[in-house]
Amino acid sequence: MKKNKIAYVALSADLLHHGHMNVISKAAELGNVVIGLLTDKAIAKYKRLPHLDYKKRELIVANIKGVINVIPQKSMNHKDNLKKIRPDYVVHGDDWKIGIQSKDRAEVIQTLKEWDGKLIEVPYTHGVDSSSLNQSVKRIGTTPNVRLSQLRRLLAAKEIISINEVHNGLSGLITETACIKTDQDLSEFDGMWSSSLTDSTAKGMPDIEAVDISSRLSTVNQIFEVTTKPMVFDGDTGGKTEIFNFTVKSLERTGISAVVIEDKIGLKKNSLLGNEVPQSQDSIKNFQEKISSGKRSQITNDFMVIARVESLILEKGMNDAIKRAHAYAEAGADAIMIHSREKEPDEIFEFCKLFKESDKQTPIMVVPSSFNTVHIDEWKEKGVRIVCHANHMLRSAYPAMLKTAMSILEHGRSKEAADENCMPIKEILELIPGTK
Ligand code: SPV
Ligand code: MG
Repeated sequence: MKKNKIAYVALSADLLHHGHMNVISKAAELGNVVIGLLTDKAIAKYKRLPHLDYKKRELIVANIKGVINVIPQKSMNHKDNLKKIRPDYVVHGDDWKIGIQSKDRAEVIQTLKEWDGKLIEVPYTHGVDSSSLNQSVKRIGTTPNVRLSQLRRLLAAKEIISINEVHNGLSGLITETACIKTDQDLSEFDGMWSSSLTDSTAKGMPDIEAVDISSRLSTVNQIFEVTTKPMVFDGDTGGKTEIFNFTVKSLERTGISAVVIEDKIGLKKNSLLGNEVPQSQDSIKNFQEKISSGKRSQITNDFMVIARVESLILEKGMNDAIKRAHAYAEAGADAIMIHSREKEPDEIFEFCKLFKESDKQTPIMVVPSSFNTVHIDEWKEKGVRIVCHANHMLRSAYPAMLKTAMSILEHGRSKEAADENCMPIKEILELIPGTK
């Protein structure tokens, strides 16, 4: 090792493998190693949230032989850190010569020229990569505590998160694994929504809190068996405050990250019915008490109680919606869900603007089922933090199943349905790992 030389290595260091060690030991031959450790935010921008948070990753890399310092690297771009520490070398795997990182590579070379620094590239280690390690880790599963804490970590690391409705193991698996990779980034769902509407509907029951909490939790447990992503649970009205306190503990124990409760009382009907059916809103004071009491009941710091404002659904006006949202946040709600059944997003946009004028902190969650034309980037611009696709797995499964049932009846055989609507038997046998 050459004295007084600095070798800089940028790393996520989440699933460390011998490929990373090759890079670090090359750097250690060249000088004192400074690790630019990518922050959770920097990683979440282009791939999934790391399994280990920054502090844990920092502890690991700080103890690797040759490493004298670990500093945060706040984006994929090396430039700011390089200018700060002016290293003699940057050491990196040679796989970034092509693909999305090649621009970054060119900039590193350019920046190093300013003080005669050099880029040293280590041949890529074949046969191991972080994506397949990540899949193996996912196959092992997760624990309730790790899963629970993920929602708050995601909110801290990402500007906006997107969750998808799940009502059984299979819709859970789809939400866990569906992914679109482009050169620029990776798009996948951050978490799951346990919808009262679709959990009830999947059981052939009306969405009126008739499916009790034990049955709802049994669905959740089936989903948790085969997934690792965090879940937001639709808690309907939360029921009586004294009972909601127990619900919070049960949800937390299961590893659910957040419960959404809506400010309605009496027999709950689905919000998308609006005033077509009789529905009553709770008083602000009562609902505040329910929120605070739920917050007092939770054991961990990570669990979230999200208050859902039904004023726009019940046509009580924007002032009422804003007044209630602030009152619920004051009572301890960790986020506000604002709902609407308008086709246009205008009243939700207006709510976001007005609410944020006096509360920039409390996250806003939206459920764009009727106002579904808004792109996620536009929600981001409006300051929304959680977008929930609340029912689309079930709404797409049901018509497909009905079509198949009708086709079998119509043709007196299954050939037409199988040819037109069904996945091949071979594929379904390969769909679930472990079937063979
Ligand atoms: C659900 O998914 O059950 C919801 C959202 O509560 S909504 O159906 O739009 O009311
Ligand atoms: Mg519901």
